[in-house]
Amino acid sequence: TVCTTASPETAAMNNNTSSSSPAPAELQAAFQAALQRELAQSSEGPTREALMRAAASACRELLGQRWATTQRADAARGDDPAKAPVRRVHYLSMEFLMGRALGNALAALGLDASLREAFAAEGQNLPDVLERESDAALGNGGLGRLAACFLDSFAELGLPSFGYGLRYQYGMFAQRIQDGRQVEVPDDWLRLGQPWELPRPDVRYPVGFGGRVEVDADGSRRWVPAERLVAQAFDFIVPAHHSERVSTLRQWHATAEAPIDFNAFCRGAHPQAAKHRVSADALNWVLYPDDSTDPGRELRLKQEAFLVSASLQDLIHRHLREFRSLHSLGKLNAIHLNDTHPALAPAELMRLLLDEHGMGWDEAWAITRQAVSYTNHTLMPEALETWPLQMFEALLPRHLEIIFEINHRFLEQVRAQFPGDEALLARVSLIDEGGHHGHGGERRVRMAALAIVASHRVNGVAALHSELMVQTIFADYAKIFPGRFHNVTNGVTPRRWLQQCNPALSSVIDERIGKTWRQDLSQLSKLKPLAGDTALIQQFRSVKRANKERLAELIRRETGIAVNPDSLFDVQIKRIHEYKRQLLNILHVIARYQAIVANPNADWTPRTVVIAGKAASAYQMAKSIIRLAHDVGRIVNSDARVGDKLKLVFMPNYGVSLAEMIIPAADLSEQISTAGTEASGTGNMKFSLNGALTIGTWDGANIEMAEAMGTENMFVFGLKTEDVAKMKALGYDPRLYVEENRALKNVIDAIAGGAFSGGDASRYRQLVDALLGRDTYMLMADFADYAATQSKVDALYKDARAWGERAVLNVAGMGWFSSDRTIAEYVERVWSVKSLG
Ligand code: HBZ
Repeated sequence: TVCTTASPETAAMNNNTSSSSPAPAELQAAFQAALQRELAQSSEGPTREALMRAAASACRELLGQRWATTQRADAARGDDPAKAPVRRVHYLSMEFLMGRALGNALAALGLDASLREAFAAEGQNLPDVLERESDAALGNGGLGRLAACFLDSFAELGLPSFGYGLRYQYGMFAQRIQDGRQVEVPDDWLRLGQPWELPRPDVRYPVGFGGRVEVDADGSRRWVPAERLVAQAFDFIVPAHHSERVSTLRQWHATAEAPIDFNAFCRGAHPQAAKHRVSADALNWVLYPDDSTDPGRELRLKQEAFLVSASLQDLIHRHLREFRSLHSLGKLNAIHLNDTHPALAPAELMRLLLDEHGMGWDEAWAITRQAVSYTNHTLMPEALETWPLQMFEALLPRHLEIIFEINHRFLEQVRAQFPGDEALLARVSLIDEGGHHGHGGERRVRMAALAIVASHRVNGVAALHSELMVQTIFADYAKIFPGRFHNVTNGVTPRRWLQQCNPALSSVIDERIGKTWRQDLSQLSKLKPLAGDTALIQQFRSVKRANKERLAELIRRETGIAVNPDSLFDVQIKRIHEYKRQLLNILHVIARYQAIVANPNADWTPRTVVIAGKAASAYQMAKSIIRLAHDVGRIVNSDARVGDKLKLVFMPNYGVSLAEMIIPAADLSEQISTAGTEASGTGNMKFSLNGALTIGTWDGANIEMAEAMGTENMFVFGLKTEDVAKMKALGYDPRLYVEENRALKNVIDAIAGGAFSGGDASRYRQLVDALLGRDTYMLMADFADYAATQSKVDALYKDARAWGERAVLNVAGMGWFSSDRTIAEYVERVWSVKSLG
């Protein structure tokens, strides 16, 4: 089977491993028909766009057939009473960062070759056509991309599943750079139509908001919403690569139940007549960037409630169709919460079972607890989602009642378990009573508390993160619910993140160990004994060199900067966040710049530092870091004394497709978060899988990667989590580190004195004050070791053979970090019947 750690359940699901691709003739016909439709709609002739859309629609047709077959097989999964029942997984996420789909679909369906021919007949080549597809960027960063990798693995493992999300009209904003500063531009990704989606006009559910709760004569409670919307399904189908199974991403689109108020319309009051329509459309409008502040967040709560309600109604509808009774719902369905964004799910499931299906509390609660599980993605206490009680009640009055009842029962249990501990009760309550500073003393609903109390499993995303989770933010809950908390370390799909983004390296690997690593990434360990093979090292090198040339060309096109493909490509690409410490990277660039200028004739290892990433629009410090990168780049890149010994490039508009270009070209991967802050990281895995070496802190999944490939094969530096905690407890003073380190002092002085801002000493005052004042993420404490470790990187890079050997060992060590392994573990520990105890 696909995964070595597969449970009997995954094995049972995955009995269809031989892929019989559709006959090329069948696809050719579908493609030609679609192309004719495209040409009928446009006078431009067979443009790349038209070819792309025609190919997508041909694939969509084939995928639609596979979807129907997959659904039939899944519906029959309960038919054999001798077998352990397979649970269907419902993966609820506000974000799915899918990127482009056509390249993946062609590879999965085994159709690259025949489409290549069809395009050639129209005078176009495959990569140029693929490039015309816009990224589906319905996510912020790692959390959203993880969900996309999981859908790929759901298909590959044959897991009965639905991914549920929202069909945002505008995804993650596009990033433009003007005068070195980030400017946000709406991402109108549906502009040219969406060739992938399959509208499901028959899949519609009502979703209510506002109103009041009425009590009937028999005491039963009924929610009478003030506003009713309709959720309408659009499916996006994700193919397996080694079977004919598919997985589904079902995205909800909101429409008004009554789109026109005819009375108002006839009075000529058009805004009034369109009110419901406008209100519904707001839900489809735009993905929230991750640090949005309070005003306007009511819409976010509505989006979350909408996702949850539509998805659970769909689940219940399907379950009743297949099994005719709700009693088995918890046993046969898993509902997974990707962070707390869909954490209303337990409240909504309770409401549906109690109010709409007449079930009693105890059974409804047992079912809910069986079904629900929750993944946490951050330890930052300030990032835990809470909602003002007032806003919550106005929008979701019945849900609030249910949450109060859940809380009441939960606190009774805690009281019995820990008598007399009032402080504990206040800490773990689902309601923050606001008896402290912070949100102006208002009462708030704690979504993480709801997610934990209503789940049978809670997991973190890397070993360290899961450990810290139960020691810090969730320590009280871990005491109350021992056994509920687990770890499932993240992984990435090797199909997109090696096979597709790096075909040349894939071929080199195929030659040595065969092709099955695509299904079973643990095969990569067979490269380990070959790491010293001169020819293999040489092949790795020439593949890397070609990828770097391609990236150098892109850098020139996008930024006008000429970089030397023989220089060491040092890359940090991820959301811009203080804890990820892009600033530490820039400080090191400045130090190196100053050292080169002071000593231009030393034996420098030429370096190209590449940074890319978006800053949330309201995150001033992150935006300031982007500006500094541009300011420093301008000075360094134009200094004749430096030449190609050092370049700093900021690539605009980071996203999935750009990552697919950059990662295969990286020599060095920067994973330098303050220890204890990066929950896992997944970019770290993609780099290593593509033969980059990592410079990293002992944080997140870096730790498990180092252990898998051998710590000596990673450049590990900096404080460990315990050191960070100890130093903070003792009273950390960043100035001491600056005073004792001449190089660091020169760097800070240069920034503060305006050396990169045309003499303007005010531009980076806040940034410098933050470093010298609190330095929350301990850049000053880690700087010296970081710089010293970068010198070790330089030295090793000079020895091409030694570097190449380590690159091979990095790839060889990544077998465990496939999202197929991750999903097999979720099945085993979180979603299986067995995990219900
Ligand atoms: O989730 C990331 C973690 O930072 C990263 O360490 C981990 O590897 C990854 C997958 O587990 N978290 C996010 O990407 N978080 C968000 O994007 C986010 C989105 C909306 C929010 C808050 C956070 O409201």
